[in-house]
Amino acid sequence: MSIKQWQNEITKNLEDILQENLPDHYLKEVINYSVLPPGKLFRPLLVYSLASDINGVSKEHQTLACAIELHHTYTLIHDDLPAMDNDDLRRGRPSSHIKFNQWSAILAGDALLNLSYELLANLSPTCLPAVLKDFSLSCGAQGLVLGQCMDLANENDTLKKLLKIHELKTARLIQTSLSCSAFISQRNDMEVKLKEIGYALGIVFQLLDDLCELIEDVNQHEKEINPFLHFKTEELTQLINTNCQIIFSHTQEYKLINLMNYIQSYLTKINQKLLKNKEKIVQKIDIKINQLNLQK
Ligand code: GRG
Repeated sequence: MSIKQWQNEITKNLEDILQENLPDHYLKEVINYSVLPPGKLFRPLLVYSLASDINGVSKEHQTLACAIELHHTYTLIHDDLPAMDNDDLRRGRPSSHIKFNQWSAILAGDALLNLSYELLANLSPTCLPAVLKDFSLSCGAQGLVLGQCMDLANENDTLKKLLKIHELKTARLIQTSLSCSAFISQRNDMEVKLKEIGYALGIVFQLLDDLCELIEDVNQHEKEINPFLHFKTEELTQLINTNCQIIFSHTQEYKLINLMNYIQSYLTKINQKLLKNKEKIVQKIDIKINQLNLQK
């Protein structure tokens, strides 16, 4: 199956899950609006591409992919709220609290958080304990939630602290997408290497997102936290390149061809976007886009 076919399958599964598991109530409308149509499906596609490198995408991988996407959507809805990042737009449309109102958005996020675990409960007992432990650790007070808290408390005055926030806020969910996919495939032995790939990918994903943000008009909070506006660009370019090399070498070592191809297709798209908007970026920061090594 191609990435496009995987995307279609994940989208159809998300539609079915929302249709079957939500009450016929106004809340369903808020949740549907927030989840569909989905974004890039970056994390679910990591689940799929890794599974297809091991022994194929099973029904359980499909469940995991949807649980992760629903959890990701809850973090985006809450992040957009005025008390957090205060963003009126998400995926080019009004954010959930703008389209509806704040309490609706908060409750839709709460419902999605819980629904993600309800889905995971359907996994087989052979992998369920490992998945639940890994997923909850990655997303809770020692993971994503802590990262968000450190971010909102502006604990980002050094590059080291900022990288910690990126690790918790962005890399954790990416790491858990890979490790839980491997747990379902009964490949718990791959955990350490996959966590390393996930960490590197999370840092690259976030730094490239920060860099792409400079193409658009950013809000005050985004300006305060964008590392390219506060730290040396050579250092950040180096970080992107080093972490890309880790991704390339680890995926090669483990012959994770589909995973590498998917990551490469994402990096190529970002590279094209950066080159196309080079002028806008160099107006804001001193960077040589062609020194980014995003190709294997
Ligand atoms: C509310 C507990 C809580 C946490 C929120 C994930 C997060 C923490 C906030 C989202 C904002 C942000 C800058 C996250 C970093 C990762 C990132 C770039 C998310 C956007 O994810 P994409 O690009 O979005 O995968 P799509 O729309 O494609 O799903």
